[in-house]
Amino acid sequence: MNDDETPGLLDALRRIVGANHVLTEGDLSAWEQDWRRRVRGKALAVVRPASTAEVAAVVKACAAAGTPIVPQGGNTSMAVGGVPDDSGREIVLSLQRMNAVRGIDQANLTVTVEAGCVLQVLQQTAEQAGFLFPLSLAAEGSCTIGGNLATNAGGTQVVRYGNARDLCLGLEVVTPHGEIWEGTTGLRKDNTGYDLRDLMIGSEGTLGIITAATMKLYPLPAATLTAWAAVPSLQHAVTLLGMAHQRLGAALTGFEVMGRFALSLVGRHMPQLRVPFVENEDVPYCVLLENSDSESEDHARSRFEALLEAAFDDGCVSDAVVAENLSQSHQLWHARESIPLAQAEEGLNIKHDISIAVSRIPAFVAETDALLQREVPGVRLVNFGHLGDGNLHYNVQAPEGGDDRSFLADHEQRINTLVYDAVEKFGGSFSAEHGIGALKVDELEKHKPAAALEMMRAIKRAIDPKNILNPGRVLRL
Ligand code: FAD
Ligand code: 2HG
Ligand code: ZN
Repeated sequence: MNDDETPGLLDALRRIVGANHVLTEGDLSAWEQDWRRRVRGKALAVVRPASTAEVAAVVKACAAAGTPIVPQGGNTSMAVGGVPDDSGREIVLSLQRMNAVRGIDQANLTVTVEAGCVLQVLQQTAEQAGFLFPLSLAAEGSCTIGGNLATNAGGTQVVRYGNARDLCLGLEVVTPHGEIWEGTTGLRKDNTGYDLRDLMIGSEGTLGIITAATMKLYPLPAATLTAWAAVPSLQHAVTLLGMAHQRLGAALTGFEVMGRFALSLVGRHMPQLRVPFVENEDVPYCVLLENSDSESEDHARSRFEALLEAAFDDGCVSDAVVAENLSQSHQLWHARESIPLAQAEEGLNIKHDISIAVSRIPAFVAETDALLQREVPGVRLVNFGHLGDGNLHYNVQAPEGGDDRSFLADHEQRINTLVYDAVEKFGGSFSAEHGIGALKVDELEKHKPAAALEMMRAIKRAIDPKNILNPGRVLRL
C-alpha cells in the first residue's frame, strides 16, 4: 500500500469502529512491545473492534488496501507472535473489547465466549456457575481465550484435560476475505469433512481471526490436594510420575518439575514467597503434584498421602510438603508460576519450550546440560516445566554478572542449534506449547519435514491468498 492510501484506510477504520478505537498516537507500547521485550514494533494503527461484524468490516477494508493485520489478544505471546513489525505498515487488531461470555449451556457442559475474554474471567465465570474451566497458565490474568486457541496453549492441567484444542468444541472466525464462519455449535461429534476448527486452532492468527469459541466445561472437583516434593534426580521425578499415574489415575491433574536454579531465581527476586527446599543444596529438583477429582477429601487425601509414602520408601522422594488447605495450595502454585517472571527479572534469556517422550527426558537433560557447559562455559540453565506432558522449559540465562544483550547477540543462535539438534536427536519437538510466532520461523524451516511444510504453505496460500493475516509469522511463503 502506498502512503496516499493510508489516510483513506484509517478514515474507513474510524468509520467502522469509532475514532476512539483507532489508536495512532501516544504510547502504544502495550500493543507494540512483546511480553519478553524481544521486539518493539511500530503499528500503522491499533484497531479495537467491538463486534464480529466490525472485525469482518476491518478485515475487508484492510484486504482492499493490502494492509497486513496482526491479531492480538492479551499480548503475552512467548514467541513474538502478536506484535507488529517495525515497518509501520501493519495494523494491530486487538480483540480486547470483545470480551463477553455469551452464555453457558449447563446440560451440554459448554460455555460460549468472545475471543477477547481474559482466561481468568472465563475460569471465574465457570466457577460461579458451578463448573470448572480447566485451562490454567501463569498468564491467565491477561491472556485471552482467542490467544489461547490461536496458540493452542498448554499450561498446568494438560496431563488431565489436554491442551486448549482439546477443550474447544467450536469457533466463530473471520476469514482473510472478511467473511464470517459461524461454527460455535458445541457439538461433540461432527464428521462433516475437513476439520476447520482444528485447522484454525494453533494457526497463530495466520489463517483467520477467532472472534468467539465454544469451550468444554467440567464438574468442579470436590477436593484439590497439592504436594511439593523434593526428588533426588530427574529420573526419580519420572519414576514418581509413573507411580502417580498408577495410583491416582484420572485424578492426577498436575505434575510440574522445577530445577534448583529456576527456584533460586524465585527466591532471589520474590523473597516474600515461600519456596520449599530451595535452601537445601542437595535437592536438584522439586515436583509439584496435584490431585483433584469428585472424591471426598478424606478418601482422596489418604490415597494421595499413600502415594507420597510409597515414593518416599522407593527413594523417589526425599522430602515433601502437602498443602493443608486451598490457600496453601495456591501459595505452592504461585511459587511455581512465578518462575517466568523471576527469570525475566534476572534478565533477557533464551527460551526452549521443548517436548520429548517422558522416558527420554533424564538422558536428554544430562547430555545437553553437559554439552552446554562445555560449549558455553558459565551458562545458567533454568530448567522447569510440565513434566507430566513431557514438556520442559529448558531455558538459558547468561553467566552471572554478564551483559544479557551482548550474550544473546553472541550466543543465542549457537545455543539454539545445540539444544534443538539435541531435541531432534531425542525425537522431540522444538516448540511444545508456545508456538512459532516471528521468533522460530527459521527453526520451523529447519526441523519440520519438507512435505509437512509444503502442505502448510499450500493451506496458507489457499486460505489467505493476499497474505494479509500475520504475514511472516509461523511460515515464510
Ligand atoms: P497474544 O499474545 O495476543 O497472541 C498470541 C498469538 O495468537 C499471536 O500470533 C496472535 O496473532 C494470535 N492471536 C491472538 N488472538 C487471536 C485471535 N482472536 N484470533 C486469531 N489469532 C489470535 N503458554 C502456554 O502454552 N503454556 C503456559 O504455561 C504459558 N505460560 C505463560 C506464562 C507467562 C507468564 C506468559 C507471559 C506467557 C505464557 N504462555 C504460556 C504463552 C502464551 O501463549 C499464552 O500466554 C497465551 O496463550 C497467549 O494468549 P494472548 O491472548 O496473550 O495472545
Ligand atoms: C510456564 O510454563 C510458561 O510457566 C512459561 O510456559 C515458560 O517462561 C517460560 O519459559
Ligand atoms: Zn509452560
